[in-house]
Amino acid sequence: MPTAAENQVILYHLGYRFPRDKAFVHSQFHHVRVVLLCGTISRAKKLAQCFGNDACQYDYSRTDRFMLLLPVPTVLIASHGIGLGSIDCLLNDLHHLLTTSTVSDYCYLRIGSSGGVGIPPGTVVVTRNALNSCLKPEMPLAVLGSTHYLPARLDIPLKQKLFAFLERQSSFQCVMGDTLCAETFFDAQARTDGANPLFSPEQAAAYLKHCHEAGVKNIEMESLPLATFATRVGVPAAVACVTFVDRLLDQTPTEHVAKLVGYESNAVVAVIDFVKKTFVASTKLNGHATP
Ligand code: R2B
Repeated sequence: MPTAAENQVILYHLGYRFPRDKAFVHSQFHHVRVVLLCGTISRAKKLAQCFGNDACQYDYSRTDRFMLLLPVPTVLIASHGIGLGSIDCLLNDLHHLLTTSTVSDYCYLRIGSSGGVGIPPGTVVVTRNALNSCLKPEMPLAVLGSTHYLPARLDIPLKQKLFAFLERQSSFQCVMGDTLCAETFFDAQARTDGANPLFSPEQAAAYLKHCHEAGVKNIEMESLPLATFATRVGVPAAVACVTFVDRLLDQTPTEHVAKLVGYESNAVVAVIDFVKKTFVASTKLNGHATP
């Protein structure tokens, strides 16, 4: 006979627990059709504000780990932090949250920042395949003492639809290509400006050239765990990232901050236009309450 404690599901990093919050969670998240994922809290707020100046009041965050905003009932926005450990934690908790809300027909859309490979800063890349450092669409994960290679698939219709929409935007160039998902910001992204780099600048340049020739358009840190998780739970996912630097030329962004902010804003506005057209326009919006 399970104890009361064993019957509980605790979403430690989101601050929700079941059965205590079940009715509330169901009433608030039941209409979600898209989960918009982004790295930072400020980007989560920018995305929400595209739905109206007061959209940030629909704040369902209960911890300072991740921000959760629900500017309209069909769109949940969540910040995921940096890298595998962080986004994996969020995705597992979100899965419980949405399963409890009996949401079945939804998708994930990550809007991120990245380093471009052979494309000018400001370009938006829609990910064709998320790749590991060996340029394979699978995520190595050490579990119980052995390494598993988890398949990572992004949803073909969703990424094509997103690309077709973003490609028509006039405020930036958009390309579809492969995304190298790196395990760390410095070494795994072939940067030699970290502490005691493991390789020479020439080796780094050769690796980036190899990536470029293989069709990699950008480098970031979350597309692979997202694609892997989405594949595991059978939820469609797509990724669009703005680029701030061309890694064939520089290690860090060199353009003026205002210009980089402009690149980000263009991408945010366009992705939200896509979301409004695809997931909001056809949905009747009622039952939305301030948390
Ligand atoms: C892009 O930018 C972050 C690192 O600065 C990381 O989350 C990523 O994927």
